[in-house]
Amino acid sequence: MSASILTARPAHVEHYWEHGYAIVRGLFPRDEMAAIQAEARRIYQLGLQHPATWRHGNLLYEILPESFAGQRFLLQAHWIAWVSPLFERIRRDPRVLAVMEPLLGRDIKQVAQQIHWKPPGATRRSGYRFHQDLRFRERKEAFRDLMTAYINTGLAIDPATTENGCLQVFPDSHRLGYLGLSDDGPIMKGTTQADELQRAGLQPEKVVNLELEPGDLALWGLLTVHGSEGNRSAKDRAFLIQSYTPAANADEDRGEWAFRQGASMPLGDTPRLCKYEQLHEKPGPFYVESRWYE
Ligand SMILES: O=C(O)CCC(=O)C(=O)O
Ligand SMILES: [Fe+2]
Repeated sequence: MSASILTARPAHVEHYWEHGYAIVRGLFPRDEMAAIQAEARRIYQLGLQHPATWRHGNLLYEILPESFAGQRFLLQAHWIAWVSPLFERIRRDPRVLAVMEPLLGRDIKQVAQQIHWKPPGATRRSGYRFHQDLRFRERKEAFRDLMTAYINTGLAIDPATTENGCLQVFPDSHRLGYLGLSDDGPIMKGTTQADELQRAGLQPEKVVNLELEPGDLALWGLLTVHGSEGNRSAKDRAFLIQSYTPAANADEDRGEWAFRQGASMPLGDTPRLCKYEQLHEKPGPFYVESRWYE
């Protein structure tokens, strides 16, 4: 009997529980990805109009300015659903539910939506030191059943390769507890040294590069050790990260509904509290005073 329950579980669910991450290949077909790529390029140009990092509600454009790199780059855009009907639909696409439902159920809120670019030329600030995303969660005690409390998904918009800084994971690292990697500073500055990994009980040579084609979706959990290197190629790496939590796990006023009893839920009129904790006191728009990159 237990065998039949096991075989009924989709492969990505098995892999996620076993190794702390999974890949679903070809979730979005090529023709759709062409439209998504074009929309990502439009948003890149939209964000690039700002001379510095700019926020309006949950919408954020993270700029690496000319003063640092000699040229202006957009590194991230958050909650682009507010400026893009296409990304508003992708965040609650039925194919996303099909992947998430066996892990999170049918009542799901979204707590992050962000594209991460790695423009060639921004190499020194387009890597992400190894970390566990639990680092970013304020109330760690709210995530008791960590594997199914919160799941990150990464949709490859551009091909993700070892050369352009694809996501890297440590398989099985979700079993090691919280390790405190990169807790000493910004994750996009510097690189993780091998001895830091070894001290945390990780063998650097065990890292897996998640090379992805456009339309492939990667999943990882709050404790899965992951990071990525700066882009060493001439091709950008646009990667759409969307994070989901069971609605029962989120406070009433927190997170944007994605699926309610399995039904796809459009955004409401006003943004809800997600990662940006000062949403209500300081909705913006404003330029963000931070020079983390220097
Ligand atoms: O974009 C990447 O390669 C990794 C980003 C990441 O891990 C994060 O934002 O928490
Ligand atoms: Fe992360």
